[in-house]
Amino acid sequence: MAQRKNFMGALVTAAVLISLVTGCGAKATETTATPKAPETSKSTEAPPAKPASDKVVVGFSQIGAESGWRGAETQSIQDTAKADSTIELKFSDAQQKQENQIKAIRSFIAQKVDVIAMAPVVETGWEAVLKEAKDAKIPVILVDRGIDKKNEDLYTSFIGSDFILEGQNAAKAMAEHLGDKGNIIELEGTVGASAAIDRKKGFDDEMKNHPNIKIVKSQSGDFTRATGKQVMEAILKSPEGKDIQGVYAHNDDMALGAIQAIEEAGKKPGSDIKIVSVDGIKEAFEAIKAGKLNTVVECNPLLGPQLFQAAKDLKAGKQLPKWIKSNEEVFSGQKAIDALPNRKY
Ligand code: GZL
Repeated sequence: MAQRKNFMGALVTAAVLISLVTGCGAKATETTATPKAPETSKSTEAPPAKPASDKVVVGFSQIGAESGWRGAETQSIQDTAKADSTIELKFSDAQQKQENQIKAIRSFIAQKVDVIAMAPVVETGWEAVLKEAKDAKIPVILVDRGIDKKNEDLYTSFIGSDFILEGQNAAKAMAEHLGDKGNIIELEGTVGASAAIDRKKGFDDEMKNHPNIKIVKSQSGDFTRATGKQVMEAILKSPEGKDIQGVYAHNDDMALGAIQAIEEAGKKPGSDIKIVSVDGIKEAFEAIKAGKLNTVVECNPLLGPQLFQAAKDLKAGKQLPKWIKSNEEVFSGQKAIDALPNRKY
């Protein structure tokens, strides 16, 4: 009987103690603390582990905000996380600097997130930090850009497009617009980025079937509108720029910059000089409707739903495919004009 009284007394004491702590303005936290069992004797067990969060905690390292496409991808990831109470997103913007992405990944490791996701700005230089993530047993998902093939064992899955196919489709469209002959300029994406490397490779592969089309100059515009315009202005003033019939831009932002440069040089983009680009942002569709751009090869940035589904699957112990591929289309002419009202980015 006495033992029962002691036990009840301890319970009451514990309950009073807990109400005092939370009653002193301690900020209510989302996860409920597990009240400690009343101590009737010195416990020899280890203290209870931090209660596992019922949320899937994802650390995402974003490249930056260099293009309309990138902004749409960030919006998709943030909106999807905001709408899903089972997801906690830790988001970092690297302002296009690889060292900032590496710092962010190290911070996610220190915070013991469930999954690390990243859009790697370039393909190389990730081995050390991804090994640290692997040693910490935190799976890594690549989003929209890849890394060096030799490090395939350092990430679980790549969610993104087939850039080689995008380049091949761009080349086929260019050949059609040029009547299979002419000189073209290539505006490449960020040097070392998988999207730039593979869009170039796909384009060059297909151009082998069109020997009367020559790439007279190929230069990086770093995926931005401003640099795309600057590079195009300089080329138009150079000897190579005197006789060009087409521009292939690795993304819409550089194509829209090139269109401005071509107009300022007194030429008609879309007719004097045919333009083919990749991404499919709304402004590119509007440029097609205005007759200033000829074909856009779609590259889907709305990857938020796929990313967080993959993170949940990983936390639930499911296997993921090594490549979760985006399906995309090619738009020109009336097909692009008809699609414009329904474009989501
Ligand atoms: C493609 C993505 C590229 C876009 C650009 O997946 O990495 O980066 O094509 C963006 O607009 O800057």
